[in-house]
Amino acid sequence: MTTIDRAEVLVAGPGRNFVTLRLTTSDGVTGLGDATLNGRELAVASYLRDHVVPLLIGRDPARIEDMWQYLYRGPYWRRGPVTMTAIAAVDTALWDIKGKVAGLPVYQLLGGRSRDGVMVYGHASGADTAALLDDVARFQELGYRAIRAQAAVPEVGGTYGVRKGAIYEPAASALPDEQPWSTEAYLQFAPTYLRAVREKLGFGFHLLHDVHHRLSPLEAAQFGKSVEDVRLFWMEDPTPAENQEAFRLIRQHTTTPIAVGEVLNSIWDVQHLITNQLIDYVRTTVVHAGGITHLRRIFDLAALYGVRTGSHGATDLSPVTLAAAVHLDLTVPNFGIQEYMEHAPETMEVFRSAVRLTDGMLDVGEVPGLGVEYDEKAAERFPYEPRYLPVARRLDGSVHDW
Ligand code: GCO
Ligand code: MG
Repeated sequence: MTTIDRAEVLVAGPGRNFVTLRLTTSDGVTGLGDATLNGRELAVASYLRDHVVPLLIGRDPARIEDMWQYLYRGPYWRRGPVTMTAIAAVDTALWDIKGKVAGLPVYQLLGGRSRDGVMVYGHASGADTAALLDDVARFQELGYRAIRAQAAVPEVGGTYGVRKGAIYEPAASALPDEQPWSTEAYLQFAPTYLRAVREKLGFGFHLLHDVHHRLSPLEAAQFGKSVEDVRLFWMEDPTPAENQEAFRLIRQHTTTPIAVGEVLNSIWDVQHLITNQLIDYVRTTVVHAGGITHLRRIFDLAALYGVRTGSHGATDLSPVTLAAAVHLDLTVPNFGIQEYMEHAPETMEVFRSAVRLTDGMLDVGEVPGLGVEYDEKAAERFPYEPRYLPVARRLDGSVHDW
């Protein structure tokens, strides 16, 4: 029988920190899984190295579902971002291996194509409304069919989602940067720039906006209602989702579509949101929600309730996750959209990926497996350095949701 012979946890910082699991079978076939949890990278690396790798050696790499159950039920302690990211890494690497052994791209193993390509949304941002409009126009020229718009709130001198250089990277400091926040200023300003985008650039593309968990349910309802004329594709993470029932209040007041899920890790975290049709798009992702096996289960549940997919795809998810997401996006009937941010050139030197963007659509081509190779030699040039996401504080000094 073919067995898993080697499991390596590779930690490197090409452009930003990534944790990657590489499995090698007794036949010499390798598989890659992303295990990156932004700002908590080494916790997952230790979970894998100390508690998962010893359990993998000698097991059958073909038994993907059994491995998922073994790693989920086996430790007794369930769910949470660290556990689910570690399970995701193993699961993704096993799908990669299965594809390579079969000589087929992973999307073929998942049932084959449901569509010709995967529509993505790009991230436009600006220090003010004029700069944002220029950036949205730039994304239109690049061929994007869907564009997310974020501008810095003037009174607080910045906010989530505004790019400073060529690449957006919020985890930029060795200890968390503490940034000011004013809900009042945001609620005043954000609708004005979203309206300006439509007034200047029209309705010929999908427009998205990320609230990034910053509003109360009632404030989110007010915001959603105030931008209905802008016809957003979605407003993302309008309020923190621990209390899933809170979304009912938003829903009752506005027809602006709601997307949630990038910080959620399991089907149970989204069960109430989906089965009560409190959201329109589920944004759970391969790396943080238990891999391809579990994400497909979430997407299937979502399909029963008319909820579409919109997987998280920020640059803190490695090119391995992006490739895995595109394979899944190509197959599921209820696909909605895929987030896409270009990775830094250093990242792409280490992760050589078959994923390509053409006319605002991603594809993976016909390479067996996931279509990503890890260049360990290149990775040596980019050691891990601690990096944290910022923390938000209200103008009175109290902690807010970043
Ligand atoms: C998004 C996200 C990200 C997160 C980041 C945190 O919609 O792309 O909100 O930008 O902030 O992934 O690590
Ligand atoms: Mg987001």
